[in-house]
Amino acid sequence: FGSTTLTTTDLFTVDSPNVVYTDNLINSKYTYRTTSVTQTAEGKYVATPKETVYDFKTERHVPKTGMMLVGWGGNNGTTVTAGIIANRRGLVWDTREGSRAANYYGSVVMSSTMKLGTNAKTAKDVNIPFHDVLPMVHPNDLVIGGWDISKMNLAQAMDRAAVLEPTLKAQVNKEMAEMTPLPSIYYPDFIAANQEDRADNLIQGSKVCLEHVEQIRKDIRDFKAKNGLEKVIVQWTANTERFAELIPGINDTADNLMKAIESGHEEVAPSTVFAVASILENAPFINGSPQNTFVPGCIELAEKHNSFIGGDDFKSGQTKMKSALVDFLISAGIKLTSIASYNHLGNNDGKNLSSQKQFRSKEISKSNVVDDMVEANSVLYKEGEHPDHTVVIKYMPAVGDNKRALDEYYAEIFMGGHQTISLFNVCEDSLLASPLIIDLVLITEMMTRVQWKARSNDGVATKDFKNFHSVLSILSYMLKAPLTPPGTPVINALAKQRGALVNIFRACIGLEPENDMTLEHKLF
Ligand code: NAI
Ligand code: DG6
Repeated sequence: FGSTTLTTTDLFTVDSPNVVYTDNLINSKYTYRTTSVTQTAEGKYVATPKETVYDFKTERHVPKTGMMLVGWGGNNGTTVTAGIIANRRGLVWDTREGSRAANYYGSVVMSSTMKLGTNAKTAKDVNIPFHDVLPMVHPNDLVIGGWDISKMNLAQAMDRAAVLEPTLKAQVNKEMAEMTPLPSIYYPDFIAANQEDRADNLIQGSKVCLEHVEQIRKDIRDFKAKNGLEKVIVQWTANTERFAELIPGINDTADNLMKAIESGHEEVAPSTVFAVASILENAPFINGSPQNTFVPGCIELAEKHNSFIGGDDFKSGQTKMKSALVDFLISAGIKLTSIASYNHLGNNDGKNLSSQKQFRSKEISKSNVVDDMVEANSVLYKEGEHPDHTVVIKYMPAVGDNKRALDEYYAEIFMGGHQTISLFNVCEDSLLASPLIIDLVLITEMMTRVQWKARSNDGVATKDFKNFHSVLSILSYMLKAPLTPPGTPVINALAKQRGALVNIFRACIGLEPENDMTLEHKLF
């Protein structure tokens, strides 16, 4: 590259021969440094530094983007919609603790910062909002729509959710009342029987069929056309479904899955139908619930169509703490021996999860979240050894959306001693989940505009620019059971997940990964 330097955002410019801005693109040449390890016949390791040179190309045009939520009339759907409207209009409302103003707290993109570098004069860190690192969509500009099996308009559904203050609801009521979810597909066997009385807004037919896929595809196209959108991101924030059985010949390949849809096979879940329709429309699809929407055939379909998918299950409270705390304990050399996680909640999610099969989906996604951290420490854990880990969820209508999560972490410390940490986390579940819904949309949209090409000296050079893999594991920070490209490792440790997100964004603007060596303050 030459050394032309233009501004990316108003906030900062990267001044480097490896970064070139054009009107449409940010081009960066980036050297990815890793360490390759081999083992000798004697069992000793040999670590060899390795470099791969990549070109990254990022489109600067921020597209007009739509967010379509499946389960729009639920607690998350209504809360995130009201929250965006409140932010867009800069609303302020009274509460018994004084006035409150709209914000995006809890969103990594909107409310966290990233260290850009060190001030040349003062040597202090310069931090910038995450949202300003690359040219990202602003949530206030999202056009929102979606589907629900319940026909309540969003104002009524927001009341049913009982999450937001009446003084805030009164201000968004009119706008919300004009929003009504599109009819959806309902295959009763997939969600709890106790949800049946909600199902009054249905596309005809209670069994999977190609017509259902086609109707959803049409809904996406119509929404895009009606609102003059350049992109649409679809997100499942509907009820947790039971797991679908994995059956060879039915959902193992893309072709078999399409045939299973045509023949009306009972193991195709509504969430998979939405995923398939989105993939075929090239609209990225994110699964915010724990079920195995992305059966192997669905992942293959996304790969075939170069479409983006991400999942599974929003990581909002208990699990987010767990993926930070367990990382801390094990990295500190403390041997965690058991985790007892108990929850009770009284919202409709809790009601649905009071049914065994749906609870089982959640139990699986909440339980596999420490495996990578345990496996990484062979000093503390022998091969195959694991801390005990139990997850309990109970439905207690009285507490509504104010979920209680109690955790006990029990660990072995120096010389046979013990450490017990008890956590009691109380907060409105949907107010934690809503900012994640926004982050997932904004980051996913951003990733549709980044391409790469290897120009390596290590023999893996590629000819053309390509997208990232269809499975967006970069979204892992927001998700309990991160979906990764087939055959690649799952990272649950929260700090590593954030590191991947931040450093991939930095690579797109030709900056080195964030490191905390601060040699400038140590070597003088
Ligand atoms: P909710 O029960 O209030 O909302 C779900 C909505 O989905 C309901 O309005 C329901 O009518 C609708 N629905 C069910 N099946 C549908 C279908 N086939 N098509 C369209 N709509 C359908 O639940 P909430 O609290 O909004 O949570 C949504 C999902 O997100 C749940 O699966 C939950 O487990 C998951 N989740 C929630 C978190 C949170 O902190 N709130 C965190 C992690 C995951
Ligand atoms: C009970 O745990 C209900 C669930 O839907 C959770 O509230 C949700 O999955 C969030 O879980 P976590 O572990 O991220 O707080």
